[in-house]
Amino acid sequence: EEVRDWFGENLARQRRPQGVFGVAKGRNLIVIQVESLQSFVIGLKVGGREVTPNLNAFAKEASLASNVYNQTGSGNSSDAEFLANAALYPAASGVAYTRFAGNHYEAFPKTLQDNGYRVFAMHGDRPGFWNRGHMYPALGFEKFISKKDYVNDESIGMGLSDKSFFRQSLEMLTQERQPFYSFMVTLTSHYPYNFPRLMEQADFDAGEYKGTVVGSYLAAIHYLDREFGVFIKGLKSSGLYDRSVIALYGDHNAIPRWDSPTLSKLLGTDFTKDYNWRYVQRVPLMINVPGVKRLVWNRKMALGLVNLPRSLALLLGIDFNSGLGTDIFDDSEAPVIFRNGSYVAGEIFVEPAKKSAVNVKSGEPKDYAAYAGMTEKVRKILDVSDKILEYDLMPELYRK
Ligand code: GP9
Repeated sequence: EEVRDWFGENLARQRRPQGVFGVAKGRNLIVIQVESLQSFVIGLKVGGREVTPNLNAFAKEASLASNVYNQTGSGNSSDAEFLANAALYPAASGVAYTRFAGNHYEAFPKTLQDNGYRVFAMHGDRPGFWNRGHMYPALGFEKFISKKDYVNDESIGMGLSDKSFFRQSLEMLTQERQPFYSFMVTLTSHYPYNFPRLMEQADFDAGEYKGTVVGSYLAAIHYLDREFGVFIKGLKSSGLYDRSVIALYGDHNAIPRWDSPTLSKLLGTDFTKDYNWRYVQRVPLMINVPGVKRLVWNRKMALGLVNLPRSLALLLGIDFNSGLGTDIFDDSEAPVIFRNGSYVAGEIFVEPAKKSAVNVKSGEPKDYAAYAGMTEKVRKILDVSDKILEYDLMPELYRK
């Protein structure tokens, strides 16, 4: 009853923002989750060379949100997928993809399928990793094109190289019935980033950072960027680009804190300060609706991947009322919530466990007591998410 009440109130608040709803009606949706992509590489130059020239160019055509925070828990990449497809939070303990694969979901892929879309996930790792082989059908994906379905003509690190992944995936997309939702998860830019074949192919001189985790990361992201660029070119020449919405985001952080001195040197930021470290954990989110002028969304609100399904659905002219995310066009002050109960509201990072509130950009301390109401709302949202998972409540909430 408690969860049903919360959902009822939440539903009553949802709207269809003008100038957004249905601007991409009937288009395909291509969502690319990029392994370990963090915001700080976008626009960054090292030794006078852009690390991500293709992502930078894509960001100019797309709308780029730079205030998106990594919300993952112990499920890393799988948590990012869960947030972006089910709009639910990572599990309170353990990993949602393994603990709750037997649940019933009203997730975004299922909504799109109900609206006539072909929905499939593509990823160059084995289906058992993160239990995707069981979780994807539970989320409503009709098909999981995994390592065993691609021709394994080039392997790097954990599976198929991004180069081969993008090339073969493009061929498959051009054969698909439209409209489709293709959820693509890249793999090569995975920690520790220094796979020998990747380093050979990356063609990026990290200069004084060469040999460090940060240096290998820059090279790995440069490689990802190049292959992404080839993919976008292919989408354009096949005609799919103009008939699609293309969204891309980074799944989680990339650099362990023990290597933060190298990152401090690169970015000129003092990462011994916690607020700076928190702020640099942002991941980029880009949404491109080719031919439609750049989207205007709430720049003041801190965002998370939990907001993605509802936002993308609005563009396609579809209501996605499940899950716990607001949309990015919302004019509210909704905070971005982390698994441990801390959150960012606008620019203020609030940590209930430490009873602290601080401006995440400037480090200026704030009055923690002023956030008591919001802290309680955050606690409630995580509690609702946990109850949905623990008691498999979606069928109860959405029984027709
Ligand atoms: C594994 C890949 C990486 O298939 O998605 O997962 P991660 O280790 O980053 O959670």
